[in-house]
Amino acid sequence: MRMSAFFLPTLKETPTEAQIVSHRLMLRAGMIRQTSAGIYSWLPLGWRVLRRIEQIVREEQDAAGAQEVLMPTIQSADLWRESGRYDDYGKEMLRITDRHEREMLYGPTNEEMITDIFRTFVKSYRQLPLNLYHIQWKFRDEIRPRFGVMRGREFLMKDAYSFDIDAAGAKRSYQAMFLAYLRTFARMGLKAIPMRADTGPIGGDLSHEFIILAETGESGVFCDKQWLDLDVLAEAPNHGDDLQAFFDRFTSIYAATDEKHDADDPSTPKDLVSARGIEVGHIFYFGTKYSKPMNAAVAGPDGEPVLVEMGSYGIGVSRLVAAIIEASHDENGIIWPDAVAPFKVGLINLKPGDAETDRVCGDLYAGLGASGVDVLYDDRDERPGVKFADMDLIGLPWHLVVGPRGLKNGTVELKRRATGAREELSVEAALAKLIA
Ligand code: P5A
Repeated sequence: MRMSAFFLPTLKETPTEAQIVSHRLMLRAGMIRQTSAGIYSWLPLGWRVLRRIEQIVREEQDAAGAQEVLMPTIQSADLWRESGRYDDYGKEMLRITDRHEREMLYGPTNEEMITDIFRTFVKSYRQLPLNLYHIQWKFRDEIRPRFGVMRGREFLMKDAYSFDIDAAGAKRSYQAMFLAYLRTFARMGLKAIPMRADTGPIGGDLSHEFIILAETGESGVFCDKQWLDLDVLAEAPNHGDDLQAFFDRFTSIYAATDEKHDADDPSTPKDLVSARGIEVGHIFYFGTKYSKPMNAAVAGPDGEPVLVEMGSYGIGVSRLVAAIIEASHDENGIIWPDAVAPFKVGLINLKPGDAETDRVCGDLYAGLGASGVDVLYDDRDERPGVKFADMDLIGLPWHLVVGPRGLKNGTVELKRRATGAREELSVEAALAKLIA
C-alpha cells in the first residue's frame, strides 16, 4: 500500500478525551473513530489489526476442534425468557421493538441462541462432543463506556459453546479451550495469566479469566514468577495431545496464583509478583444452567434423555487491539508484535523525486510484495522527520529507510521498531532478511 493513497488520518495533537495510552495512540494513529459513546468505526489501519487478531483466534479455535458458525446480532426476547435471563440482564441489554411490536434485543452474548440451535438439531450422545463458535459484534449498554475499544458498548467477541454428555467430557472441553487460549495469546506476543474468577451473569461455578499484564490494567493480579518465565508455545502440547499431563504440570505452577490475593493479607504467598492486567478472555463451565430450562437433551447410551453439560468461552477481540498496545508501546508510539502488525514493513523514501531513490524503493516495494510481505510504502512528499515520527507512531515491526546518501554506498537502513536496532545493508541483503 502506498501511503500517499492510504486512508490514514493520523493526528498531530494528543486527544484530550483519551485517558489511557492505547486509546490515545489508536486515535493518533488513525485506527478508529468514535461515532457515539462506546461505539466505533474501524478505519483501514485499525481494521487490518482487528482482522489479524481475529484470524489467530480463529486458527486456534479450529485447531482445538471448535467449528465456526455465524449467529445474528439481533435476537428474540422470547429465547431469553426461556432461560430466565431476560429480566435478570437489566439495563445492560439493549432492547429493541420491531414494526410488529415484537421484542428483540442486540445480543450481549449467545448462550440462549446456541442452545436453541443445538436442541433443534442434536438428538443423540453420539453427536457429542460438539463445540461451536462465532466471531460477532456484541452490545452491552455499559454504564461507563471508557478507554476507547477497551470497554466499548459495541465490541467484537469470539464466543464458543461446548456441549458434552457428562461432566467429565465438559471438563475436557474446558481444558481444551483453556489450552487454546494460552496458545492464542502467546501467538500474539502476550503473556496471559489464567485466574479463577466470578461467573457473574453468565453463571456456573467454574470460571477463569485470562489477564494480560499491562501497568494500566483494571485488574490487580498476583502471579508466580515461574509462570511469567514459562514459554507457553514451547511447553503446551499441541491440540489433541495429552491435555491432562499439561494441566497437572501447569496446575503445579499456578495453584498459588489462581485466586485473587489481597496484598495486605499476611497469608498471601510471598513468592508472588504483584502486577496489573487487562481481562482479554473469560471461560465458564456451567453444567445444565441453560440446557435445563431450555430443555436441551440428547438420547444417552441407554436411550434415556440426558441434559447436556455446557461451557462458554469468550475472547474480547476488539479489546485485544487496545490491550496489545497497552502491553507494547513506547513514548513514540505503538510497537506491534509481528503476528498482529497491520503491515510487516514500513518502507521510507527519504527523497521522493530523486530518480535513484525512487527506483530502488519501487524495486523493494515490488520485490517484497511479490514475496507476500505486506509493505506500507511512505512515498509522500514530506520531510524525513515527519515520516520517521509517523512510522514510529503506527508501530510497524520493520522500517526500511532508503535515501540518496546511503545509496551512494549501495546501502539502505533497516530498523527494528521494538529495539531501535539499526543496520546498514545492501538492497539484496535487506530484501533477503525481510522475506525470510
Ligand atoms: C463467554 C462467551 C461471556 O460473555 N459468554 C459467551 C461468555 N463472557 S464475558 O466475560 O462477559 O465476555 C468475554 C470477553 O469479552 C470482552 N468484553 C469486552 N470487550 C470490550 N468492551 C466490553 N464492554 C466488553 N465486555 C466484555 C472481555 O475480554 C471478556 O473477557
